[in-house]
Amino acid sequence: MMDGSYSVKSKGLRQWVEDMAQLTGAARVVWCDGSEQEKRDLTRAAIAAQILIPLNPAKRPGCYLHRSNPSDVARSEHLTFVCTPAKDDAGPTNNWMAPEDAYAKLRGWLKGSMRRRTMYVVPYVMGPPGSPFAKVGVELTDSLYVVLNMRIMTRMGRAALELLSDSDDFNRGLHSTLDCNPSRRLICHFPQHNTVWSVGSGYGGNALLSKKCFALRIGSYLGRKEGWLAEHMLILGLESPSGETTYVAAAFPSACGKTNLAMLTPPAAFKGWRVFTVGDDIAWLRIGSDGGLWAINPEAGYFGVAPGTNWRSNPNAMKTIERDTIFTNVAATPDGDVWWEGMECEAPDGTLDWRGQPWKRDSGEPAAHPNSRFTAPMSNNPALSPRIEHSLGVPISAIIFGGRRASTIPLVLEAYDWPHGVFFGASMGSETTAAATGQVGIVRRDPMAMLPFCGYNIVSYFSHWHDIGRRMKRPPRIFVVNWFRKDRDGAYLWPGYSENMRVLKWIADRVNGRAGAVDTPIGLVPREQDLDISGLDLSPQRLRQAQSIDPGEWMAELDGIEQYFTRLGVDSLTGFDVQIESARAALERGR
Ligand code: OXD
Ligand code: MN
Repeated sequence: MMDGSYSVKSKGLRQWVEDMAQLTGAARVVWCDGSEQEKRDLTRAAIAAQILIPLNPAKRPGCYLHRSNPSDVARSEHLTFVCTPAKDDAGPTNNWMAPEDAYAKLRGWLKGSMRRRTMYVVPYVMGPPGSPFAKVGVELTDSLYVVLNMRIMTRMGRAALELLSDSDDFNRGLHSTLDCNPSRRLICHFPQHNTVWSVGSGYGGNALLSKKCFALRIGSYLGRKEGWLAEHMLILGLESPSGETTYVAAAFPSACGKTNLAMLTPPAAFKGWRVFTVGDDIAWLRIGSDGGLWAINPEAGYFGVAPGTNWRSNPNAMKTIERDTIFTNVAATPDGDVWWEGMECEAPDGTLDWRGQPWKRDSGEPAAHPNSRFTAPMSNNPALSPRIEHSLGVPISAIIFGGRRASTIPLVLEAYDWPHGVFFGASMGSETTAAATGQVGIVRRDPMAMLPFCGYNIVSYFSHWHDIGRRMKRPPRIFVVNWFRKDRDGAYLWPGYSENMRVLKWIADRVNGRAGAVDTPIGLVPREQDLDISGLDLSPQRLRQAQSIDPGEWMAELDGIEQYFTRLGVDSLTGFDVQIESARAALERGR
């Protein structure tokens, strides 16, 4: 911890911290330096304040449990605003408030909000420092939980101030927990000012301002202005037995298995194949000097969904969270360990639920909150990519769009070209999950899995994707996947998890010119002989069902997509109307 701002060269930063300290009336201002000593001190303070509960060090060294306010367990999309001078700049998918109104309202709430609290100054870098992708942010927060999570999720501390030097170009994030009351909760983004003000919530996606707020909402706005993309995508490297690595970026809505796919362990039949994790949630993508698309993961840790994580679904995540991890809203076992639904073992007697109450097995209530999380450093991940600190990132050969769909969408589908792939991305749908407050299990359209995260007008965002495509000499190929298709009895048709490797292999083989495909009215799909299903216990009939394209379902799907685009005000410049018409014509012809 630094005891003052004496070593801070940026006048703009010093002035802003002073202004915000005055507004909030902070009792104390502490500049974080990211050191080990500081981590120990802050952790001790968090334990004393009962913000963190130490877990059994013999079972989970360096691990802690945090229980949030029960009304503050997911992203609050209805309270998240993009505050641009014109409403149209925020577009049809964002809540909008005029910047002066938002500042005025929040100033009222923030005035004196830290009178009895410490304001922590948390400088951080997104991306490897020294990379052309790297950007600096500073979060001011009165939450120790936020500071300790930011320390895991970003490159936090002195390195950021060194990179910033005397510049004023940094993301200004102000966060105050207030009393965690949903009626005084707002997450407001001011893209024109590179600023985020978040009040009334301590939940990760609302309060760790580096993540959804800066890296995605403000990031996407900056990407539009500066000619790059900020996306809700994992990045993985797929290494073949001959040592060739193919990098893939994949967009899925929240809680659809991005972390599992990014850390995949290939099945036994895939000897010599390896998956390396570059990122599990966010990708920043730029056109490289070779005319291809290059990506970095701007984060340094994982904020993953705990339920369902086990030694079968994600052994690398299980190893990652063995130490130095903060667990939020999971259940606690009497021996000082953690538990959640889908852990593949029974919860022991005496388990406490996520609220800290004795859990009754027959209560019908889950022990862990469905959106309970782990925050773990990426350096713990045994599958971490060796290129993680590379300043140019990794070259992306394929982009995948995926969703959680019980019907219609086949296991895998390849777009004909970039514009066709952009159409697929823009028309993505998925069933809602517990990652956001609201009803679970309803299909909602979620363009590029960015519906809650695109920081400007989504129609301009589609045009930006087209522009990026036009500017590339060697664009990645675009694919659609659906691991979640069900049969008539509601059983999943595809086993998922590590078996998704089989689909990844086909994708890698396609981009490397080694695998066949057959045309359908909707796009290219693997023939039976193209998917490697050696050692997989799946009948050809179920695989055909998982892969089938039903003309009736697709006609209805295209109608739904068309209605959605009309609601968004999508214009013909996107070419989406032509894509819909040619798909309809192909379905009618039965191509
Ligand atoms: C996340 C989310 O936490 O998408 O990554 O909600
Ligand atoms: Mn996410």
